[in-house]
Amino acid sequence: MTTFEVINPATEEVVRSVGLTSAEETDAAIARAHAAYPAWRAVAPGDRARLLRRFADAVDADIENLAKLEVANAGHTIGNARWEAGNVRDVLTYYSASPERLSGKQIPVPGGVNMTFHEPLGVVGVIVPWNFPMPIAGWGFAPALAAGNTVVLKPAELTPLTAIRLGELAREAGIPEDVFQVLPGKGSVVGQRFVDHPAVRKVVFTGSTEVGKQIMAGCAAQVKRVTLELGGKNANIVFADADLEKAAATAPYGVFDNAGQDCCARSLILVQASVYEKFMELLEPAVNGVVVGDPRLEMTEMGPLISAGHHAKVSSYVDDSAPVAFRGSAPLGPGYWFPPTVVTPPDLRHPLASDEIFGPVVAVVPFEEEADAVTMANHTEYGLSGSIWTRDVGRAFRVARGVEAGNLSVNSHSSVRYWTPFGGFKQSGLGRELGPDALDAFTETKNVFISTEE
Ligand code: TAP
Repeated sequence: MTTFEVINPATEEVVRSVGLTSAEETDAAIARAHAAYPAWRAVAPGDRARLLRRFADAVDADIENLAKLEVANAGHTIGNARWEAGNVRDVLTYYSASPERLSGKQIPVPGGVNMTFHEPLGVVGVIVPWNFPMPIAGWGFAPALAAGNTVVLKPAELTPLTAIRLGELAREAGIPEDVFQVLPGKGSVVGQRFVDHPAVRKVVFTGSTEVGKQIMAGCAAQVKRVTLELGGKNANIVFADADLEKAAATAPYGVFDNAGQDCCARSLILVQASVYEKFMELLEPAVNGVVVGDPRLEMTEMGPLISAGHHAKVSSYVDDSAPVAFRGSAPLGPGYWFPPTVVTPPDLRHPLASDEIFGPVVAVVPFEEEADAVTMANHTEYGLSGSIWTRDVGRAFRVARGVEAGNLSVNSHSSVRYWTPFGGFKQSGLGRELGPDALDAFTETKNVFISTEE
């Protein structure tokens, strides 16, 4: 079996070797998932709910272990990693309530009774990126299983460890082995089989817009259902009437969390010109205050980038000619470290203002009027998230309605709350995850008419 060496990005040491699933093994796993589907969808709703709650309990009991695995595998800070494992538990618990509430509609029609049913799809393939290995996996598999589907899950090649552990915990909780299978391997092999294999009825993909387009095109051949959660270049709009101290103090955490490797990172700060100088004065100490270092330490706020390759990509944006305003600090020596960096590109056409860099680099650009801020926030093909800082409630609503993005927060940088829908406009994605309606994306509506005529 071909193996892959998992590297700790904070030390560059090998953590573990993981076997890579081949195309043939993927097909065999899909066949097992397909065979397991009729029995799983027939499990009584209350029993399926109980199994998901047991899975949530098993995750809860393993939070510290899962968190430590993520620290070693992905360089996430221990605080973030605990939150991420807890998020899997919470999402499982939230969707464990669904099997018993997955009701259709009785629609008034002449001549009989009309009912709708939410039928599961069959085998669902979930493709997960390396930036949030645990939560993104859970947002796919929890509602998919709750709806009665079986799941094959492919973690990113770089970050398979927590997904493998979640697979073990599912089995410990009593979820049948073939109902939820974790298949570590390459996207071009395992992920591609999810797209091509006709028994996989839906692909849930999170990752780059480029690969997302290929997945969508591949799925089109079978009219396969697909949910895409792709990139973002998200604006943090700061108006002159905002609480500037708070806006500046929180801006670094809105973009540098997870070392900026977050599709919701607010990596473009638009500041009203009249307060631009003042904002930059407040931002500099806030950026210097971000604690970058050993992700195992409780006090650490930012860890390393995921890999040498990704470090090279992020670094290519900040060469000697880059308009750097100021930078925080990062450790030297082994590890893929990159300091929090603030840049001031001359206009929005500059790659620093328009590309998803996916690292701790934030561009700050001034704007004049409210309408300019909306136009500037909408300048890319992305439309995932964004923040609006203002004390004017009317303006907050006007701008929130004007920005073409799926997830906006006012006087906060929150994007993902499992109770609410999450997803992108434009090339940031297709469909929504999480929230009360997530099961719509994992079911087909079936309409049944029963004649009552004699
Ligand atoms: P992608 O290549 O898009 O990888 C995401 C997932 O898709 C991984 O599990 C990957 O597997 C898999 N994959 C790759 N090619 C595939 C294919 N042909 N068919 C099916 N699955 C496939 O992202 P990346 O290379 O890790 O990162 C590149 C850039 O994407 C980043 O710099 C960032 O800009 C963006 N990104 C965005 C997000 C989010 S949340 N929107 C997350 C990660 C990255 P392998 O990794 O095993 O190849």
